Amino acid sequence: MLREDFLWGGAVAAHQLEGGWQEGGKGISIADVMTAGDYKTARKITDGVLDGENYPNHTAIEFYSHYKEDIKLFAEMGFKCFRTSIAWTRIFPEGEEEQPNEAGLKFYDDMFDTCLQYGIEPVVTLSHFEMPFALVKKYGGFRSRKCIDAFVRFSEVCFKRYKDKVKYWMTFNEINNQASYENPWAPFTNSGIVYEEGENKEAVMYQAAHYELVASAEAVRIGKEINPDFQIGCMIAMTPIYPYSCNPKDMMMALSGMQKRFWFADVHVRGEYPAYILKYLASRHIELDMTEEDKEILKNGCVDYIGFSYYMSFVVKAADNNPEYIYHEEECKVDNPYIETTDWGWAVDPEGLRWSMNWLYDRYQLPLFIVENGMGAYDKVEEDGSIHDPYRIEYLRKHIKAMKKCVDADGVDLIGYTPWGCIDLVSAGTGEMEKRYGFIYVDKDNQGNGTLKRSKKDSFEWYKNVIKSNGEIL
Ligand code: BGP
Repeated sequence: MLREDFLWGGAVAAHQLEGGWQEGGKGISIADVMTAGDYKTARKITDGVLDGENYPNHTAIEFYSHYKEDIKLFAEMGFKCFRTSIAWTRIFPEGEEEQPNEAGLKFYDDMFDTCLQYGIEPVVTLSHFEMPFALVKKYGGFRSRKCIDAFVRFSEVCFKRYKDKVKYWMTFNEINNQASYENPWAPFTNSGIVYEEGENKEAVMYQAAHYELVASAEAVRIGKEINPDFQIGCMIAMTPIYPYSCNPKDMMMALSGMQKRFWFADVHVRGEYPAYILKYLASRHIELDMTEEDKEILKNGCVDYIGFSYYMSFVVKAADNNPEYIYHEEECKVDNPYIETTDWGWAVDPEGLRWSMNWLYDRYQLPLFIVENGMGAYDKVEEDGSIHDPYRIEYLRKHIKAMKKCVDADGVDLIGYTPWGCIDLVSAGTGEMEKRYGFIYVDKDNQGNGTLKRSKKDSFEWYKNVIKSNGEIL
């Protein structure tokens, strides 16, 4: 049985739904300068000026002006919590001004108050791929130590302002996703970096991640001072890595992959780098700018819980020309012959969720919070306006079953479950609107046309009953 106070809800990120990209004095974030892409074309970075290009995040689904209506619908589904992020550029338009922007702070006050009126607890990510573009232009994002102070200051302002409204926080969304530093699909890494031709990307990635981890730890320390009741977590993109076969070489490759993708969580939880990463960096001749003070900060800012997203699992195969098992995601990943994929090629693997929860809990013995899970799909609106999405229900049902099994049979401590994109929004990966996750349909297409009208899909009623029965009726 799930706990009585289990936090059922839904998850989104500011830049993927708010729109209002210049309302209330908001500055420009990295999301605002990315054009739309699709499954075949990566998103491009331009200066964000409207020159006939489609910038889907500029308007997104206009949650900025529709939040009351949307939160009312979440309340109708019985949400106990709502996970969103605070757009850094609403609070500090250029990332690091002397004074925060009052209009931005006020927006989140009103939005959180609306949630609280319905008994919905806000769960807040401080940085969800929303770095101020000004900091990218000035410092190259988290290439620079300067961004540590900027992030810590932003966090402190948010903690102080919302200390009586928000209890659950997360610092950086999917901090470990930058481990796929050779991913040509991500124009910016989530630390706001655009790689330059010919540079040692791996070294750049580790350095930026280090600065982010220091920034996160310092924010955790300050947050707990502001309100000792805060629960501040990390946020990890959980993708279990299976060996292709029982060949010990495949096993070693999978182990190497797990280490390269999940060492970030070791630092967040234990406050220090694991030996395997320090040795690996030395073997690659990567010397990090890591001061004694940084090490102290890391020790004093360990997280309270592990937030994680779960969409899919990976499979890797060893190669003869890679005897040291150096993990290059693009090279060693292979398809899993036992598993079906979504229309976007993501492996659907509910057992992998149970596997992941066990792995995380065994390793860290901290409460877990599933803060993203779901399947992007095309939806069709019928003539009568109804939207039948049995595939979404099926996906979520199987994952919730696996999650419950893990709590009941394996004893994992789980705080809550917030499926991704509870209302349709802009895809982070591709910029599409038509890669939909929601229980609530939003009338808008990939070209940006549509009335923005909200409609309930079949999954809306289904999820409502899931919540009402605390996961017993699936
Ligand atoms: C995660 C991100 C989310 C979200 C989700 C789905 O990686 O934290 O922001 O977008 O993936 O991905 P996509 O939007 O590319 O379908």
